[in-house]
Amino acid sequence: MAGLTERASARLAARLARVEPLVRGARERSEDPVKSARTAVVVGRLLAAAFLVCFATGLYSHVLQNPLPWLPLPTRPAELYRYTQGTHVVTGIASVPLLLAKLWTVYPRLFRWPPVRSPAQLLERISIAVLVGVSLVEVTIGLLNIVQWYPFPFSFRSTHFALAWVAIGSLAIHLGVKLPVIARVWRRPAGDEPDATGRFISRRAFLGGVGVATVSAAALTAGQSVEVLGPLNLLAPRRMGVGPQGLPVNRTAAQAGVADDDVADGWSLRLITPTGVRAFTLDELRRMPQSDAVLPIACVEGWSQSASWRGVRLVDLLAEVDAAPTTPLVISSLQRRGAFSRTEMPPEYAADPLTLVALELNGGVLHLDHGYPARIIAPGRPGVMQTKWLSSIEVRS
Ligand SMILES: Nc1nc2c(c(=O)[nH]1)N[C@H]1C(S)=C(S)[C@@H](COP(=O)(O)O)O[C@H]1N2
Ligand SMILES: [Mo]
Repeated sequence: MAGLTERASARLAARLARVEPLVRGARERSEDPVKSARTAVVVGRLLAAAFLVCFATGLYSHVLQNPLPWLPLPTRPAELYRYTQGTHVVTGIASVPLLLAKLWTVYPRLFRWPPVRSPAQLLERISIAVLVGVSLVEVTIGLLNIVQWYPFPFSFRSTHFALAWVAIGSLAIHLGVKLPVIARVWRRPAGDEPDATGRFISRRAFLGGVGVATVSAAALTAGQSVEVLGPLNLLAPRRMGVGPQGLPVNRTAAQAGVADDDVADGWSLRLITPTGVRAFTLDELRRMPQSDAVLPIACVEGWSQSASWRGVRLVDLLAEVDAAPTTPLVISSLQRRGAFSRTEMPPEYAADPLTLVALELNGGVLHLDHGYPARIIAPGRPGVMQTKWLSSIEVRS
């Protein structure tokens, strides 16, 4: 019996001896200045800034898509959403290298022994685990969305929205807990430390590398909405100026299940009001006064491009059926299935004279993939709400 325990403990000791160098190595690396509190704070500031901007622009995109009845939405500047959503995607992408760098600077602390010293520290470690886990999932599903790959079985938008709150909540806890460390680092100037050279590279080289990685990741995707960066666009799937009539297409008519028959000569746009239904044929729409508007398609997935649209002002069309833009409109597409087949339009968009039932794009008849015979184009709205292949517009009482 005694021999058995002895043998077992000898085996355990041999195992531990093998693990020990790893733990010691990790502990030594925590003395590496690249893994110091200062580096963690410097990278952390940039990461927190990216997260906060990403969160704010994400919230804005969310309210545009789920309007609150008491909150008026801005229709001008017409390009506003282009910039907020472009910023959302760029800050989200920039946070990937920052997040990895931040993990690199702090991971030796995972091996600290004992792992938990107090209940407060247990809570802190749980909040960090949640922050790290949720942030990684959040940026990953965001990236998959940008490259138009939807392998997950859950709704992207509601999951992305819910996780954003969890991430920001655990970030607030983390910042609160770390405030003393952050304050200490901020008060002491950077040069005030004995050795700024790490085991492998200096802190300056590390931060420089993180900076280059972050700026490159952002620059390599921003080209999907910023013209001068267009040639650098390697990561994002849509190319500026590439597509029918010089504009990218998010979902083609074939993908949306809109057939040629649906848009043949018999097509008409039905205006449904509490007092009746009036159908406008394409010829009738073309005979009405036409207006021009230069407005962007600004996709929630980050790509955007301005284009020249021509068609009937929505306010003029509503006036034809004696309706005023005072209540939300329900806009339906010929597309039968899917979340995009029907959208609601708050009155502020319907009232804006730039909002068109567009019949033409960049000087030609609307291409089928851009929504022929007619589509909605409104200022300041997410692309997903710019309904293509119109079938009816309903005015609710
Ligand atoms: N009916 C319908 N309208 C739609 C869509 C759709 O799938 N179905 N996609 C939307 C999305 S996500 C965007 S970004 C714009 C893209 O417009 P475009 O293809 O003309 O560039 O159309 C919007 N309108
Ligand atoms: Mo979109």
